[in-house]
Amino acid sequence: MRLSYSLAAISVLTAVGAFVLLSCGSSARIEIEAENFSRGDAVADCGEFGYGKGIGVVITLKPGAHVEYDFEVFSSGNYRIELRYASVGPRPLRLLIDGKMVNPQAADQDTGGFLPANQKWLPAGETRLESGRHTLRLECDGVFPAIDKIRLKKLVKIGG
Ligand SMILES: [Ca+2]
Repeated sequence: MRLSYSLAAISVLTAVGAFVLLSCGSSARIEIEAENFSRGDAVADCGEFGYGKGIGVVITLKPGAHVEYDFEVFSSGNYRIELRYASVGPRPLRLLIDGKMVNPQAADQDTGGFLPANQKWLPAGETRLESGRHTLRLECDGVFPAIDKIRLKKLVKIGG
């Protein structure tokens, strides 16, 4: 009896003030195919180079590149940004939204390869977004990993 009471108390304490992912609803989740960038000087690979076969990825063929994505938010709030990418060794990117730095070291994980089978969803930062149009920018001085998708998920604050 005492044990179950303690566990319940811990659950309440950890939940208060914490952000959790909103589980569903189309306005709470935005997914962008990385190869469909609005503007930039990277390369969309839909299989020609082997990295995007069947999924489509954005890659770079020389150091120093950027891509931008225009997107619309329908529900103001805090969002978690995730990137689905494949890389051997860290290939960190600067992730900016509307010109503001969100993460200077996004996509800095080794996923074990560059091929579609090596693609992994990994967190890339959190930021507040108001409803309306925004621009997400990825840039680096080196080369990109093979990026398949970008996802923004709304977080909701529960309790106090
Ligand atoms: Ca893709």
